[in-house]
Amino acid sequence: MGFKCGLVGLPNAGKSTIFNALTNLGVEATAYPFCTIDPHFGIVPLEDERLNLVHRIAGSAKKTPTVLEFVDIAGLIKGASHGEGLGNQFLSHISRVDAIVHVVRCFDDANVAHPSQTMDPVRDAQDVTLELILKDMELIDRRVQKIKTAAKTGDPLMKKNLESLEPLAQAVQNEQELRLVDLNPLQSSLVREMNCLTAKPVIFIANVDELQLQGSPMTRALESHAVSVRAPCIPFCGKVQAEIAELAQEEQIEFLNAMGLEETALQKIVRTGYEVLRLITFFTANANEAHAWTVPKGSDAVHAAGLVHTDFQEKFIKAEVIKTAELKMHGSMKTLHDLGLIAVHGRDYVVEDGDLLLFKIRG
Ligand SMILES: Nc1nc2c(ncn2[C@@H]2O[C@H](COP(=O)(O)OP(=O)(O)OP(=O)(O)O)[C@@H](O)[C@H]2O)c(=O)[nH]1
Ligand SMILES: [Mg+2]
Repeated sequence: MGFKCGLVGLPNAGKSTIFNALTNLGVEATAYPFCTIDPHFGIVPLEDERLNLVHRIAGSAKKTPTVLEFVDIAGLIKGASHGEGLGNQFLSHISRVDAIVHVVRCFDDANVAHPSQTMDPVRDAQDVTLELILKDMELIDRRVQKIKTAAKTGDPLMKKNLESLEPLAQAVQNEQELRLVDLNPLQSSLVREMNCLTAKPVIFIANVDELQLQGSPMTRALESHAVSVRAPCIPFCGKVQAEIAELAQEEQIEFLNAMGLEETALQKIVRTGYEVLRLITFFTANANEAHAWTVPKGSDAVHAAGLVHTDFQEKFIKAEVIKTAELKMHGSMKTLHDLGLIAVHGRDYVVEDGDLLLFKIRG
């Protein structure tokens, strides 16, 4: 499906531990800084009670949830944009993700070295963000130089591009992330082309100790920093969650109850990922399979159909649209039909989160 969230942060912040908790893949997570070098990839299915409902009512043989992909990336340190630590390697991995999950260490543990020796989550978050900003500065400068050379021919488009890049260069020089800058359409497309790192949506994870899940001064400081840079912040105990992920399902529930933890911590990260990426879920169902799909908000019915099968796009006639909330309320397709609650729409219909779409195609 390809919506990728990259785990980014200082060495020993707990990225691999959280990756294991999310994916249950058991990659190496030790107190040794730069433990991760090559990125790890893992898929997390999105639990969704609406899919269970569709599956049950359609009586489908199979159930396929929608997924997010997580990438565990090497730790980065101050100066990384100039080659410190693992240097530029991490940047190419970050440039390939759709959203950044910024893991910030809020746990105190003398056995786990901190690159700056002292605990200060806000400083850590700012240090990492600054490296991303410096990388963007380099990308924009490089593009400006290239355009300046091309502009010598007097091409008016080049002049326009140059003018559009000016405020972006200014923003990064002021150490501002590009996702916080209002971009016009030309600037948005330039930012996309350059694949600027700070234009990507960000979610903070405050990696806390099990005893501090209810809040600590460090977590609160990070939370207010996150508010000031308009990003969500989720407190998460990576170590405990990684241990839980290794247990059998029934043991997991017992363990969580005993710890007074919310069962939904992992799902909360995945769901927040959906929100920051502006993604929605729609469903399809037949006797074979009930399937959850992910599309960007604002997608139309024909685009959604193309996701299910490339042929569907071309042969699209119409889509019957059922709201899963109404399906839940009335409990059967027949009742919805009798009540006139099954709408018929054409290719331009804008898909809404929670729609069950039954495509009618030619041939
Ligand atoms: N006490 C405590 N230790 C933790 C927690 N989360 C992770 N750790 C420990 O911190 C160490 C580093 O964790 P990793 O997950 O490997 O950190 P990383 O961010 O992937 O580090 P690099 O790959 O080196 O960038 C490991 O020994 C973990 O067990 C936590 O919530 N509490
Ligand atoms: Mg790691």
